[in-house]
Amino acid sequence: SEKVSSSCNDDVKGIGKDEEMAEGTNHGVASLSNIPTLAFPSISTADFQFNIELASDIIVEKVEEYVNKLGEVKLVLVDISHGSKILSLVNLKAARKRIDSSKFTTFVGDITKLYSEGQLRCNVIANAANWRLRPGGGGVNAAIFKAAGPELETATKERAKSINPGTAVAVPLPSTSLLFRREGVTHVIHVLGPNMNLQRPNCLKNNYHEGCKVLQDTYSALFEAFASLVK
Ligand code: AR6
Repeated sequence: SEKVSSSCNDDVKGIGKDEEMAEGTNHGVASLSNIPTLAFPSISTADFQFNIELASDIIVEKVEEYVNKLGEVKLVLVDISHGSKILSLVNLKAARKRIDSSKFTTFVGDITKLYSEGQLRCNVIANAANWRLRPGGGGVNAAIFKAAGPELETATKERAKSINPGTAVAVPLPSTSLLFRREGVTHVIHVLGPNMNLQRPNCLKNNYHEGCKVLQDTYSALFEAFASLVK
């Protein structure tokens, strides 16, 4: 299986410093953002039907584990759905654990339009991929491949042909990709989470003992991959 760490030496620090993007109306979070920032969706909790209560525990636990280890970076959990249950749960649990809100936040919006619509600059975004690392299939995977254009498909194929549950594959985006040009995204980290949906491959059939382990591994792999990009 491909561990991402070795697959990408590109340095994301400093990327996104192009002032043309920094100017304009944005304030607050956005204007602080030469800090490497990873935006990630809640893995497995929609199409893969993973329990939201359990997933929120794992997200908060993993963010807590990595947020200081990662150094000067920001992590943003993103969900497109308004009134997102997962975001509410994570916010509540992160506050209880007093996780530093200058390093970890949640955001409602489209992960492919964080800068253009949300004034939020994220140089790296995570994708809840399918095992073949192919476009389509709905959800955040379809949205990211569509927004990035054919460049992402080609660049992904150069890195890996498939992905195992609980692992990550980091892909540098060519600067010709719309996601790079419009949103300032330099890398997409594909991850494959545990699947609880009988209609999808490798269903864990409600085995949450295994499922939780795989989801924990997935977030570890994601944050490790991000760490190796910002190093
Ligand atoms: N921006 C931000 N968040 C989004 C977006 C978006 N554009 N679209 C969806 N979400 P899902 P999974 C949120 O189903 O459960 C795919 O078909 C969504 O509300 O994308 O890991 C793949 O090909 C939810 O909170 O991923 C796989 O086969 C989160 O993203 C399978 O689904 C994840 O939802 C993976 O299923």
